[in-house]
Amino acid sequence: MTKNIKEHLEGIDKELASLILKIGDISNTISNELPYRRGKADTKNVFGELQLVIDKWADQFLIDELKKSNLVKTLASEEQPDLVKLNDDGIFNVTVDPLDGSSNIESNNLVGTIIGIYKKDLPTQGKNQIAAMYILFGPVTTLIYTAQNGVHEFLQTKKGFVLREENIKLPEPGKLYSVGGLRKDWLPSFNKYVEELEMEGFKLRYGGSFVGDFNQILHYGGIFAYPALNTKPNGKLRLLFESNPMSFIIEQAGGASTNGNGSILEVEPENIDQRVPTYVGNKNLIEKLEKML
Ligand code: FBP
Repeated sequence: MTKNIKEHLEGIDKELASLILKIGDISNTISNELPYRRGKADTKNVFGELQLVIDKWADQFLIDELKKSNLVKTLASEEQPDLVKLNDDGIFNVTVDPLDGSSNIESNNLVGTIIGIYKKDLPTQGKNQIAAMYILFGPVTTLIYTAQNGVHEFLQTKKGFVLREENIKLPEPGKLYSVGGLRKDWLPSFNKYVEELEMEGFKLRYGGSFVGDFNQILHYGGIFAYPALNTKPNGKLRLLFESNPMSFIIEQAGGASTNGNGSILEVEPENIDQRVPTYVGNKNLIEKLEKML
C-alpha cells in the first residue's frame, strides 16, 4: 500500500510534520487557483519586479494560512519588504517564494512554491534550516521535502499526496546542464566550464523557473546555475527564498551547492533581499567548477 505523506512524516518532530502537512494543503489551494488569478497586478515587489495577481494572492494566502496554524513565529517572503510577524508563540521561522518562475504562467510552463524552515530567527545561514521543501506545479503536482532525513517526493492525487520516491539521490554521472543569464554576460572561466560540459555531451535543459529546472537536475543529475554575471556579480537568485532551500535539498540528496567559493548554506546573510551566484548539482561538477572559477 503506497504511503501517504501523513504516514511518511510520522518519523519526524510532530509540530514540523504538522507544518509540512499544512503547506501541502495550502499548495493544493494554490494549484486550484492558478487558472483563475491571471494577469498583472499594478504593484512591484521589493526587487522592483512587477507582481502578478497570482504572486500577491499566493503570498497573502500563505501568510493568512500559516498565521492560522499557530506554528510559525515569523515569515520572510520574496513578495514582502520586511519580516512578517505571525504568532509570538510560534515555533518555526519560515522563508517563502510563493510562486517561483511566475513569469512562466502566461506560457503555461512550470512554476512552484519554495519553502525554508528554521527554528533560529531570520535572517540566518541556510545551514540552520531544519527542513526545506518545494511544490512543483507541472503536468502533475509534486511535493519534495527533506527534514534532514533524506529527500522524498510525493504525487498529488485525489487521495492527497502519496509517496512517489523515497531517499532520492542525485544520479551519477549527471547528464544535464541548466544555466541562466545571457552567455555574453557569463564570466570567461564559466563560459569555458560550460563549453567543456557541452564537449562531454551534457544536454541543455532551461525552462526559466528555478523550481522546474532544479527538479530536472534532482532526477537526472547534472548542474543548475544562475551564475555571477559581468553585469550582476551576485547573479539573480535570492539567497533566503530560493538558493538556501534548494541548496539544503541538493546536499541532502548527495549533491553540492556553491556561490563560487563554498557551500551556499555557509553564506552569512546581510539582508533578506540578498542575491547570490547559485550553482547546485553533482558533487564532482561543483568541485570542478570551484577549481575553474
Ligand atoms: P521569481 O519568479 O520567483 O522571481 O524567480 C526568479 C526566476 O524566475 C527563477 O525561477 C528562474 O531561475 C530565473 O528567475 C529565470 O531568470 P531569467 O528570466 O533571467 O532566465
